[in-house]
Amino acid sequence: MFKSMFDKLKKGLQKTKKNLIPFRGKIDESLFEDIEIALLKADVGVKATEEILDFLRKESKKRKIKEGEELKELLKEKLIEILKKCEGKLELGEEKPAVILFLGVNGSGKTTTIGKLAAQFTKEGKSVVLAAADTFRAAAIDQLEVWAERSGARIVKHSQGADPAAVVYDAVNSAKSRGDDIVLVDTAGRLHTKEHLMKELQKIKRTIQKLMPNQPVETILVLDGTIGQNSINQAKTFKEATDVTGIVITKLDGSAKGGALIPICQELCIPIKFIGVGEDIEDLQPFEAKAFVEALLE
Ligand SMILES: Nc1nc2c(ncn2[C@@H]2O[C@H](COP(=O)(O)OP(=O)(O)O)[C@@H](O)[C@H]2O)c(=O)[nH]1
Ligand SMILES: [Mg+2]
Repeated sequence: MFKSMFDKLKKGLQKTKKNLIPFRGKIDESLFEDIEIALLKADVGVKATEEILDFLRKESKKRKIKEGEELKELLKEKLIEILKKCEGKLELGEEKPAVILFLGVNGSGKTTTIGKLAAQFTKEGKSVVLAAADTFRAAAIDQLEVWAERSGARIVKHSQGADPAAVVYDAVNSAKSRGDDIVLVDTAGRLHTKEHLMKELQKIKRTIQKLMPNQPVETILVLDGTIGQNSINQAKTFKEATDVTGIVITKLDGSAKGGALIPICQELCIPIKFIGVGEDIEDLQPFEAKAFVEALLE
């Protein structure tokens, strides 16, 4: 990871970091207790915190560790081991266009994440199409349009209230005929009933699959990092409605609960593909366990 990106990550994780600084002096029982409280405050969750504390107690004995600073290195080692299993990269398939569908409740950060990703892709020289399939509010279409302009992506939109699947059809179909690289699909994420959500998402997916039968549909659930572990239940509803292939956790810069990445990924068994640590385009970063832990505990 480039230094500037790492600095942004560090800055973005500051609030969570504040919860994780009890490593002064020699190791004694009270230090273990402080670490336990710190992990719980960072929203690592009871189960993972127990696993981590168990490891720290056993390993520090085994390795005859005496100093708090050394214990911190041990914690890093364990957190990296756990979070490595949560890493995941985008799967864009072999054909053009790749299609990425974004799900999540209102306000979780879908449109912003799409905008940031679009800017990163166009910077790499890829041609990007944004599908305005959140047709529920006119403002949602306008917001995506702003991102299209800012990122140099093309937008495909219908009017407010239109069938989201029809927007997706037009977007993917036109991207296919023009040879565009990537279609990013913004959705409304209304949750009034699970059946409704399921129907809408399945219709969108069927539409994509009809046009691109051999392509995987990368389906990304966007979760608001400021609510920590509370997003798990929300995520379960989406997971029951459709296959989710990846998670993005946004707004970690505004959250002291960055440790929730651990229970989120462990309970949902879905890889984390990106994290959002601020408002800038570069603040959407691929999730890398090592960089994340170094930034938290440096
Ligand atoms: N600080 C911060 N704000 C974010 C981040 N991602 C999204 N936001 C903000 O969260 C709010 C809701 O985002 P939006 O993309 O409209 O959510 P949507 O309803 O899911 O499309 C906006 O004000 C965004 O600027 C992030 O990583 N950090
Ligand atoms: Mg939106």
